[in-house]
Amino acid sequence: MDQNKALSIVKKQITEKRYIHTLGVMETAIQLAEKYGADTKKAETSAIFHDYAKFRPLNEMRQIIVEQQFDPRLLQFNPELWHAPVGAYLVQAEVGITDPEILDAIRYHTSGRIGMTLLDKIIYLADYIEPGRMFPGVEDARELAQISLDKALVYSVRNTIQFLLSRNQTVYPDTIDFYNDLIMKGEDVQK
Ligand code: DGI
Ligand code: FE
Ligand code: FE
Repeated sequence: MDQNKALSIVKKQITEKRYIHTLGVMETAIQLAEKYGADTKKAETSAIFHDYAKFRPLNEMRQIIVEQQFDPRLLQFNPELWHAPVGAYLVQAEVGITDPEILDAIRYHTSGRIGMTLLDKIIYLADYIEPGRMFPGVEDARELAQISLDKALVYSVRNTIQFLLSRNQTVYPDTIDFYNDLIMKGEDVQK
């Protein structure tokens, strides 16, 4: 989809602040796609729509999770996780995006999963390190992103899990799976 058309669609769904974040994710995702050999257009479209469902009412998201038979465990975990799978669904239903790679990148952009594709990884990392992000460790994650995609991902998901643990929060199983998968593949040390 044309970039301006896509941006104008998503702009109506989210706040100004979230729109600026979306532009940052888009720029970062395109750069990472160029650097790591992914499809830049798919990276652009996935990034533009990644937070499409961020401001949907919880009741609407809960209903979609139930009706579409998404992982029922989602309902027991932090509702912050919901906008990712619900976003993938709504972007298809409301915007007409059907590319499964783009929909997966949106679906897994918050939790991660086992077997993240190159596009999944790029959107996950771009969301984490876009220029508007400010949290402890983001500078290190940005530096690692210039050296190794997987090293940056291990660092980022570890930081996220540590953040959740430090707040006595639950960690959704796909996030643990994502972390374990990267470590078991040795991708943090070998590349
Ligand atoms: O939507 P964004 O704010 O741009 O970022 P996101 O989609 O990565 O959402 C991240 C939020 O989700 C972050 O504040 C942490 C929270 N969260 C809650 N439980 C989990 C979780 N993130 C992950 N990866 N795994 C969890 O189990
Ligand atoms: Fe998000
Ligand atoms: Fe985001």
